[in-house]
Amino acid sequence: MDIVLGLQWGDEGKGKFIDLISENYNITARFNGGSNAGHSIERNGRRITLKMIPSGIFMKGVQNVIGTGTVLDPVSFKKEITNLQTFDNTVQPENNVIISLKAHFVLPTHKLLDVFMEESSDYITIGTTKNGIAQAYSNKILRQNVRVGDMYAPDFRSRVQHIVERDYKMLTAGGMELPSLEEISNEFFEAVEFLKRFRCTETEIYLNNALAEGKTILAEGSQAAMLDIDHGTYPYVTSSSTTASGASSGLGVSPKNIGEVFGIAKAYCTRVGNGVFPTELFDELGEEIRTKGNEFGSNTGRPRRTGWLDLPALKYAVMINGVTQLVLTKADVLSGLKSVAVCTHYELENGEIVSVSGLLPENGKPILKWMNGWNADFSTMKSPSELPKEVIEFLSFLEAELRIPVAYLSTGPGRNEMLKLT
Ligand code: 2SA
Ligand code: MG
Repeated sequence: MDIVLGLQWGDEGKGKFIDLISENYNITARFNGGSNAGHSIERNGRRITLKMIPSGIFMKGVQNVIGTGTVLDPVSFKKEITNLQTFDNTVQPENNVIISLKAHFVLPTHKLLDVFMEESSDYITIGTTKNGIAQAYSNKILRQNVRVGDMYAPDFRSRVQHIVERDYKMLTAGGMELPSLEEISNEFFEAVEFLKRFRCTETEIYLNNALAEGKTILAEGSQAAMLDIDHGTYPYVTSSSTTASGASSGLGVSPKNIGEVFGIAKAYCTRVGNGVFPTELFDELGEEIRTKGNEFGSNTGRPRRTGWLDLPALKYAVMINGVTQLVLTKADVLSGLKSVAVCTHYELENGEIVSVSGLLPENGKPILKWMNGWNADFSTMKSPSELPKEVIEFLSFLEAELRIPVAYLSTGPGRNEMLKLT
């Protein structure tokens, strides 16, 4: 099993890379997160953003697994399937999407609670996507939630109703204006009926049997290393395990079976939501990168914060994930700049130098290394030999620092705009 992961704060271009390589695999599998993901894929010059559906959906013969470590919002999933079929009427998701019986449901009140907590001064505002992700995962950990497999149980309706009514009481007491309980419940149960058209099974067994038969799996990470619940910049993180070990536990596939770990990083950094971002650019250049790089949330449309590449954070992400190959994206966006910077380390107030970090100390001063910029038309590039020498220098610097090869370089947003370097 190979894994694709984001190494920064998301939106590194995972969807595009997975789309490119998924034809080499028999199965693509999502192991974490839910409708908070936004994996953009291009098809015939048009773009679709997938949330819950694995990115191998357009590949004929590829099975797409929604694994146990994910949280599934049936209402959002139903909309996503409808949207997918409008986008491309040749896909047959009912035949090639397989869902874990053990994946947890995102309930309608989880989304309302997410909005409530984000807006209430009693809680830290994270800057979530308001998809109820943390609420579904926390109820899972509390052992109070319902799972996909529960939808076949005779008392499923009453169990959900009980949770939803209980949450309503709390939200009403909190002063939140709420949609009608009947309306959101009906919408939820209709979507659950729709979900029953799909094959729901013990995906751990399905995946391990597939491996035993010699089939290949690509695990598709959502969000990114620095948003991991344990290893990311807590509390400004998502609520799932976004790293390589999360792929193993989220799919029920032993770490022994992990092969390549593709880590995706941008040539600069972006972040949506709150939280530490030491290399953030607040000036016109930050704005220019945002505009040129189209740095807006693919589902929520939120403007992304932009800044220089953060090497201490990237080294940390490469380390905890055991990344074997780096995929660098968006170097083309920096084209035209006279010089580009990379943060190589932090200097703390006590003089300590930090060169690998997952904490990114707020009081640490990022030390920047300036390198020659590049100016080239990436969109026409067909071979690595066409890369300007400044880009080669930049890539060589990263390889030496990270001690892994830069195996792919994206040259633009388009599906085929990718150079294989190794
Ligand atoms: P949540 O909704 O509870 O997971 O939010 C918690 C933090 O995780 C961040 N987060 C993301 N950051 C970047 N991209 C994400 N997915 C979409 C995309 C987001 C969008 O690919 O564009 O459409 O805006 C994503 N999902 C979660 C979030 O910003 C919080 O900091
Ligand atoms: Mg995204």
